[in-house]
Amino acid sequence: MKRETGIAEMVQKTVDSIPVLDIHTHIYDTNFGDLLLWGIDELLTYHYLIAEVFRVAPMPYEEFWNMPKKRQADHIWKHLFIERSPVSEACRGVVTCINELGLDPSDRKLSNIRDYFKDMNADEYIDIVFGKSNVREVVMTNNPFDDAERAVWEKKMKRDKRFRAALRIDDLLLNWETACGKLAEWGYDVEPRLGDWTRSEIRRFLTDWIKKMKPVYMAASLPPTFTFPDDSPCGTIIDSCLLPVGREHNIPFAMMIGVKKLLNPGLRLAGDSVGKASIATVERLCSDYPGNKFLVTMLSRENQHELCVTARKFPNLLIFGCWWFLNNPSIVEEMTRERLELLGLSMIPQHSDARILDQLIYKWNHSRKVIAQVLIDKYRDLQDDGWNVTENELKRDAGILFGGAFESFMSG
Ligand code: HDL
Ligand code: ZN
Repeated sequence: MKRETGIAEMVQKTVDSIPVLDIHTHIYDTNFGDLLLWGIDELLTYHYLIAEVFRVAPMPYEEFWNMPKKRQADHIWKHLFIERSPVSEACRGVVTCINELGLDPSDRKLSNIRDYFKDMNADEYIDIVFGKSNVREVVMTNNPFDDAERAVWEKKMKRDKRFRAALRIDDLLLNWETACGKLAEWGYDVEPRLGDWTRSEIRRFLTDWIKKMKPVYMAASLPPTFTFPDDSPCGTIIDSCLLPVGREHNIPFAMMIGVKKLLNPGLRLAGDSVGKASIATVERLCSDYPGNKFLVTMLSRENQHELCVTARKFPNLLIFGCWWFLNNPSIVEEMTRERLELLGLSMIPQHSDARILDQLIYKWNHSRKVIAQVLIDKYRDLQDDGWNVTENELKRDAGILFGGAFESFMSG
């Protein structure tokens, strides 16, 4: 069959043109003040780069943590960008941002890059970054157990419609002892023993925050050992509080499974690692709670294929993103291929997990390149059998992948 020429160009152009709904980030609108991180010094001290700089320039951990942010950034710039080429994905991302902002990476001068931000303000920079990364909306990570963040929610605020909320409840599920004390402090009549009344009060707590935040989902990051059913506080709260409230409000439970917290505590946020989890837990939840919707991403590469197959079995399961240690071109390509081959367009290929606003630029630039390449191959396969995808069909497909599948899942 004669292949339609120019499919590659048409796909890349279309994928680049679709504004994306980024379903998991750690960025905030300007109501949240300093919780929103942005600019070159934040970009350089992203915890991924901190883990990498300790490999080439070991020092006592506290000596690094006691350095001012700018000094930390200088240290990382020197060791990972000047004394070595920035070939890691996290380093490459910084170079992509510099370039996409119209700055000149070739002069290697951090001072010139800092000059760009000298008179910048957060509101203006949000518009710049959303424009350059072609992001239409992001979902934040909103934790009512974080004192600084809770204080913001307790004020009246005019929300920025581009920033949707997600109710993050790791503390409730994984640290019930402490969470119980906090809920009691906030006026919920709870006790450590999870009796019926305490469970109803936890449901009231969740409902209050759903009313306040209007979250698109409730989320938790869970260890590789996470199992369900389980008579731990985690399993009990999921079964008798989280899922009933999720059904009542048609709000999915987003499970992010496979994090080994603080494998190296000296690295703080950079110290978390990965472990293969049990897919049986995901199977059980999707099977036992057909009235609930589950968004799932798993951190171990070894869980990916079985997660795809599980998604084929349960329409109430939508898998998403190449999370954290998987967000590298080589693995994003592998995961996107197997997801398209097993699930077609009924999945969410990527989220940015951006912690620093600027990262939207590189995380989406890099991901769009890989996802486009995989789509080109798939459309070429179809072409070989006489199925020439039209530009409108391409736009429709890319729209599904970059937000549509999520929005249909939410509204269903
Ligand atoms: O728990 C999470 O949401 C993870 O994404 C962590 O925030 C992690 O530290 C991270 O930033 N990954 O990219
Ligand atoms: Zn995250």
